[in-house]
Amino acid sequence: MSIELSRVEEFALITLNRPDALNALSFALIRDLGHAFDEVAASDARALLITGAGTKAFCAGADIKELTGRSLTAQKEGAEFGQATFAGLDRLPLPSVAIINGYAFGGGLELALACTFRIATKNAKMGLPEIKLGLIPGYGGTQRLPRVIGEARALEMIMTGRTVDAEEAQRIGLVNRLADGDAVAQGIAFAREFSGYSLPVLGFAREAVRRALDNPVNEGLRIEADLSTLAFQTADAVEGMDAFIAKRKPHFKDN
Ligand code: CO8
Repeated sequence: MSIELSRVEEFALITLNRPDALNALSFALIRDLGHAFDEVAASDARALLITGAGTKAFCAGADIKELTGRSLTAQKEGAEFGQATFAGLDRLPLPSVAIINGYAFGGGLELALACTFRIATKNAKMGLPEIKLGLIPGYGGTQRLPRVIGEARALEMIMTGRTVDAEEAQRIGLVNRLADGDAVAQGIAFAREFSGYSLPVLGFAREAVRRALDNPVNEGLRIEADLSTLAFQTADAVEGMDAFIAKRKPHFKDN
């Protein structure tokens, strides 16, 4: 298998497992990822963590060796297949954290951008170098990167293909945190900052913020009113407010 799906305490962990190719995204690997996302969605995991096998790379991007000599139809189908798979990650009913433990280039950074959050080891290097291959990103990078770091910075990364180190990535908001030492342990610690809250309510928050970036503000406010009302309807909201008033810890049950 080109990936490994495991359980680490209350979390699902996907490890991209082609270290000899710097965990490059072959089409088979993307297919395996899609199946793993389905499995994770059906599990009781509180969050999904994704990292790369080995010490060098999270993921060096699409497998360039598979991209040459293909028909335009096959190329378009390939881009749409990768986009649909990464959209499935974005829409999982649980939050996800990319643990960028080395290079994250091209499709590798696009995979990380489809996660809810990103943390990076201090030696991590990120970029969308497709322009150097005579290409542009095709797995969501032109759409998700500007939403995360803004238009001007995204255009700079895409049009120069330049590499961003971990510290700059944190400064521009491309990654949420830097990890020092055991990156998976730090991914778990980060996930624990939110994973004890109600999963459906976390889902409403993610949906509201996602829609904010896709809609004019008036429409976004209407969506926020609807989603916050749905949150109010949950038993977890009743429990959270009761616990506050009774000065006790809430016990959320994801309903
Ligand atoms: N694809 C295939 N193999 C790769 C890739 C890749 N993206 N990256 C690295 N490898 C392989 C190398 O070929 C090498 O294999 P071998 O030992 O058999 O020669 C092995 O991994 C180790 O790589 P290097 O020797 O190059 O390692 P270095 O430490 O010297 O360099 C780098 C590391 C800087 C990460 C370098 O490997 C590199 O530049 N890789 C390519 C990065 C890149 O350009 N990524 C973008 C790819 S395009 C993309 O992602 C587009 C997505 C949308 C496509 C939609 C189409 C359907």
